[in-house]
Amino acid sequence: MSKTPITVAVTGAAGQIGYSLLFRIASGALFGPDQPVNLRLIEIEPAMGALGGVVMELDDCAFPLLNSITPTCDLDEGFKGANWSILVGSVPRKAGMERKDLLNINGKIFTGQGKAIEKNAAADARVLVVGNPCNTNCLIAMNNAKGIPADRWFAMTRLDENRAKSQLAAKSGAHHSSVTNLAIWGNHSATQYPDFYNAKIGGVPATEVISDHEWLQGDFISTVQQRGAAIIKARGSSSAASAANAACDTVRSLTSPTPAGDWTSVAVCSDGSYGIEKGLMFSFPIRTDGNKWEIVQGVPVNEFSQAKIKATEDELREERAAVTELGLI
Ligand code: NAX
Repeated sequence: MSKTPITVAVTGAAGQIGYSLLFRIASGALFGPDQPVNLRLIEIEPAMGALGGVVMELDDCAFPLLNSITPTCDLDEGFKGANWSILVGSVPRKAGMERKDLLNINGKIFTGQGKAIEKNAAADARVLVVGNPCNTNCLIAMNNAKGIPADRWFAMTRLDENRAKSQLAAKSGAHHSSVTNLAIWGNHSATQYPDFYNAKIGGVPATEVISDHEWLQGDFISTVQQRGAAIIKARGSSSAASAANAACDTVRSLTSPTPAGDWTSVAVCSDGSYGIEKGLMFSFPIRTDGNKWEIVQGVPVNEFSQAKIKATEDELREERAAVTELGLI
């Protein structure tokens, strides 16, 4: 191994998504086939036994790029020297639980993790939050780690982008790889807006390729918004492999140049672009040169899109008000 290993901390490492994600990271899916990695795997105490089994399996893969594995339930140890922290672990919403209860339970997790990342992570620390409600969990962690610049914090909406691309491909008969410029705006929730107006299929506006605009404005949006629920219904558990894949896609897209003319989706700290309230973790169309990312400016937003974007922004404002009231930020 010639290159210095990149250290990746993953919380919720013994969970479903972890079980898919860790093997992808260790095999080079994030940083390429010549980049060694250290894995720091963070779990809560009751899951340490299961995590031990995952570590045995990682050992048994004998991944050439896997330099070290550190399983731990100690946050200081877990985030030590982390270049990337992927925060997957969180408590799922249970029947009868209000959204505010969930924000409160998970909020406490993310205040502690934000502080531990600030104290222990590498100078170039970057953080991707996957655990739900991911936008607001990320907002909490970021606000509890003020020493880390706001442009290093991300919440995952790439799974929604990938889902939207696959729906447009299926409807048009094109391959999903020909669908570009698909932005998810806002929250990773049922209010998210998959922006088909600016999407292209084979370089042609999706609204020209797909003449059924009623479908685009209706079933397309709701299918993407409700895809997670449909998978739970069919599989009996929430999406895991596709979520892990989207996490890999997100990190890769943030660390390599965006193809010319295209963009990708991830929630970042709003700078006020498109009139979105500053400081909210909001998914925008993003472009990067592989080092520095930017919100793509000048993407047309028509009246239909504006109403959808406003609805998802309102939801994020409400979530922020709730966690502010709870004293989490
Ligand atoms: P699992 O319940 O299988 O695994 C979660 C793991 O997190 C468990 O092993 C648990 O012990 C651990 N954990 C809980 N609290 C922790 C803490 N304080 N520190 C470290 N670990 C902790 O859930 P899984 O299916 O892996 O999903 C994880 C999260 O991803 C959920 O919040 C889920 O809602 C969210 N998702 C987010 C998606 C997105 O697109 N942003 C899509 C997939 C997924 O729904």
